[in-house]
Amino acid sequence: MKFKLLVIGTFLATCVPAGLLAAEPAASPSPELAARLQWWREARFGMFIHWGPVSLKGTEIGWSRGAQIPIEEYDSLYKKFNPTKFDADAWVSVAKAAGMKYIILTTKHHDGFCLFDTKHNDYNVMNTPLGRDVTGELAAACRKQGIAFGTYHSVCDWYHPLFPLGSPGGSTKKPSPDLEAYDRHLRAQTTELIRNYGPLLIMWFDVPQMFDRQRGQALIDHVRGLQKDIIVNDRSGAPGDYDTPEQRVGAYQDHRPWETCMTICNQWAWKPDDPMKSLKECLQTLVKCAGGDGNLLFNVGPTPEGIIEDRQVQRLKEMGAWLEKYGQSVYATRGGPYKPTRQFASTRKGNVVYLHVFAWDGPALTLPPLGRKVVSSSLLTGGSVQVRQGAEGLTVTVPEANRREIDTIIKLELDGSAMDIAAIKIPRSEFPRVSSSNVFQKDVDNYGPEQAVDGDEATRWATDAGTHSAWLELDYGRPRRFSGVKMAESYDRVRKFEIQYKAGAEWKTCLQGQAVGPHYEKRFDPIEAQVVRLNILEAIEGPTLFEFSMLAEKP
Ligand code: FHN
Repeated sequence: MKFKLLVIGTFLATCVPAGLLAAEPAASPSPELAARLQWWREARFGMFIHWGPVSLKGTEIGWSRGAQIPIEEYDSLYKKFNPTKFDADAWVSVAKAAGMKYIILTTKHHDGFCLFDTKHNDYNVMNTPLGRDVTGELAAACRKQGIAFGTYHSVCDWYHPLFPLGSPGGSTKKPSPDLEAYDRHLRAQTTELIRNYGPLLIMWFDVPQMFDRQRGQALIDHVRGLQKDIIVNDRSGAPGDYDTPEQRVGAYQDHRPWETCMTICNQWAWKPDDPMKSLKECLQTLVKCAGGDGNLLFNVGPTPEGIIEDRQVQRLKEMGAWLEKYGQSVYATRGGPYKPTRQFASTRKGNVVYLHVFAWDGPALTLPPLGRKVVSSSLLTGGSVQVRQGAEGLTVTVPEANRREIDTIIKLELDGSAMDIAAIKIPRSEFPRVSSSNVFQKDVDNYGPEQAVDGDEATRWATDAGTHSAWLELDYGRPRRFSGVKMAESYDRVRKFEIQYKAGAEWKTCLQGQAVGPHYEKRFDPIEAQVVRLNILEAIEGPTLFEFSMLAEKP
């Protein structure tokens, strides 16, 4: 990991191997902020909480105001908001049991409702039947239980009369806005959050409508003037301290921190019977984030009664149990040296590299040369492993019986530090060969069909504007048995599609569907074929996918 030398004073130089320092332009973090960033990056895993009176309706916070719910009705929900089962200690205990090290709470979302005792607007939790300072109680519980606390505070405010845009979604104009006055109001509230509930780990701004980079940077300067080690994300209008890929695993990036924010279900706020992610998807998401040198901020939406649903608590406890056993391969590691793919990720610490194998393409995992000698290897997840090292690289063999459904972790001890090995991209195997009916502006390198099968959820196959049907074809080189498909659509544009497979000269359909979305996964009756395709029959605009993969028949 050849980090450019970051001149941030002696602090980091004494705590982090030289290879990790990266040269950045003048805006280097202060030693206090660098220390906080270091702690936060080592923490790797946090809890995001989206909550408010909208939970009474089970619709999306902010966005359903003036959409599924008339504005007047939405804005009156607070009069009935009485989550008497709210217990901050219980929420924090759930986060700890999950192995989470920090909590970020929506103190104000785009709907303007404040979950804290603010003197700057009456539309807040103190004026609900609950009448308790939720933010104050949660901050205190975090301090008591040793969990770091931060606040999500929306920049846009579709309720506040001074903010120029209104619901639905910022698509309307307020009658007499005053952006300067609103900016002062926003700063006054961030002052309250830091002074009354701080010190905060993170100020998590969001949706900076009307805020350009200059205004966003001034807001960052304001909060950092109140707390010099507060971490600020990239959603004030200015870049801040780190990037925030959303609902997808960020691409490998080690020169600047990043944190994927993702929902454990589909909606940010609570929704009845909202499909919840499997333990496999939850844990592989966390490991892939760590493998990419990023954090995971995993979201729960408490119920109108004030509790986190039991099924979500159980899922989080399952994650915590896994981290109890294998957390050494996630916490306080850095990503790499091998960049993640769909089947694999790696993390590193000192002279140790952890290989995380999610799926095996054959009898062994072959990897490019490390540039260091492997002096010993073991299977963290139990059993035996054989690692052969030659000029061509590593060959890692784990018996079927020792391969784990979620993550098989191989621990390699090297003959020197793993931290200064330059990041290594694993060449994609030759198959499947992919082709498509259309590529955005014929830009194959950036938007070609390869981008949909490279395991990198930051790249995507894209088609030209005005494309309303398209296909993506995969040739696996030999007949394979499949019983499912997984897709991550970049923008919600597909309205009708088929999954087809070549049988002789004709195409046969094994699955039909309508919308795709960011987390599509469906099983179908097993098929055997060498060539398959996604046949998009109807799209409202040029279809584009981050990832497409066929799922092997379940053993
Ligand atoms: O509109 C919000 C959304 O409701 C949610 O809060 C996410 C969390 O990152 N941020 C915005 C969408 O990008």
